[in-house]
Amino acid sequence: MNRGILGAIDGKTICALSTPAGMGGIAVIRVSGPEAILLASSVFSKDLSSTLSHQAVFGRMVRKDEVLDECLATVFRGPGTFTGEDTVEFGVHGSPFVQSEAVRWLIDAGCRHAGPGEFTSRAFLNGKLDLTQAEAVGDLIASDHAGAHRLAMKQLRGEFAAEINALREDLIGFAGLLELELDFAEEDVEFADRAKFDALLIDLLARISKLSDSFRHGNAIREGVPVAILGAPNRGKSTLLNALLGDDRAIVSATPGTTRDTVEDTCIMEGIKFRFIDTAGIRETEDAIETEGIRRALEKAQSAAVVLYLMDATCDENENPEKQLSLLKVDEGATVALVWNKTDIQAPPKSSAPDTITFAISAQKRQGIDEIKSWLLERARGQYDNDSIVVTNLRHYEALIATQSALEATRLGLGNNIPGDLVASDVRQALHHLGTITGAIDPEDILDHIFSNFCIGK
Ligand SMILES: Nc1nc2c(ncn2[C@@H]2O[C@H](COP(=O)(O)OP(=O)(O)OP(=O)(O)O)[C@@H](O)[C@H]2O)c(=O)[nH]1
Ligand SMILES: [Mg+2]
Repeated sequence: MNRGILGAIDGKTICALSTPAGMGGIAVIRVSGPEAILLASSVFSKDLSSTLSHQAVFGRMVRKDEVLDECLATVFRGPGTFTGEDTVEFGVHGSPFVQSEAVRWLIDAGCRHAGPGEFTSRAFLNGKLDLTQAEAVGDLIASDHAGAHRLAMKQLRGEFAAEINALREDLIGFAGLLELELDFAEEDVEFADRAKFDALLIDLLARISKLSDSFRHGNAIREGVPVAILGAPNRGKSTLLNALLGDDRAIVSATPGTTRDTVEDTCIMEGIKFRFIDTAGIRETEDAIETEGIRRALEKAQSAAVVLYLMDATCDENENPEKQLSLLKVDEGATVALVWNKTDIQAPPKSSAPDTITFAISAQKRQGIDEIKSWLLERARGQYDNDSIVVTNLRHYEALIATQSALEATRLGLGNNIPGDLVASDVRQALHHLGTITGAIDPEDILDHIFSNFCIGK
């Protein structure tokens, strides 16, 4: 059932199990809407109609001569509530039977069961949150490590929305002047100073590209910083993956070409999530499956933030780090580190690739692994732990890119002296795309998509 945004505007009082609980805990059942207090009172032993806001009343859930549970009912009076509506929250015992019966009783009393994300979509429709903040609620619920949690909290506080609104306001001023010119088209007047307008566009484009550039970091924080392990066969890549994860994740064997496909897993270190990716050993081969594995390995290297390139210290005369690294394609901003493995048997050569960060480890004996981890952490902190606004959401990123191209079209149009109405239309496009981020413009399909990704009760 997806009632989405349309359900949220039907004005009904809704209820749902908001926080489920196990046997020992307390579950929260949330009721929100114009009749929340009335309908909640109808299944409670005490009348809540004169209970003050944010006050909890101890009583029993009852109807006729049935008693379901002893519980707390907390009253929140709108508009000072999460949804902006009158809200009652019942704290009932965590028995699966009590939890589902309590919801059923409320529905029998006249509530409608809430759709996914409906409490949050009501908060948005009642102006309690903008869209980016509503999405941050979803991110907060989904956050599984400190980095993702910090970003969600930042977005929930509205810093990103404030920056988007500032961009919109700067643009709206000029859009208004351009529209005015259109009204006076016959008289051929220019209200919008072209030089000033161009300077503003340059400034806006710089601010927007800073935001869109941050998406890469934002995504890495949320999904895990991608660290790809590459190298020729048998260098110990899978052994290193297992050592980094502290788990027996990939198959290790003395046969070269053991890993055919990429193998990846995440782990959280000191609040930062990393995604380690083991790959097929790179070599010339006729084997079609292995060739595909190698293609995937190189592809992973291209999208990784860090590449750990493995060399075997025991066959150093056959290794040519500089040549191998020069063949590797990595993204701008990514870092490649050279890792000499099997140093338990033989020390690595003195100077291999002087300009490259180099580690000497024994993946098998778990030696040198902590040094790699500390370096990864330090690097990630340096890149991600600053106070600037970070875009974490693909929808926001796409809207920023669309805004960027509309603004570039505007600049081009101005430079080529194209008619004012065409310039105005590009500006309107840019405003539209910016507006979809915070919900200042709210095509229903975007809203439905966002809130349907929530679970019921939120
Ligand atoms: N002595 C020693 N042997 C190691 C070390 N790391 C890995 N090995 C051995 O090297 C062989 C290859 O290890 P893997 O981890 O499977 O190597 P790989 O790079 O994943 O190999 P492919 O998947 O075939 O590309 C195994 O026999 C490992 O036990 C190490 O630090 N020291
Ligand atoms: Mg392997």
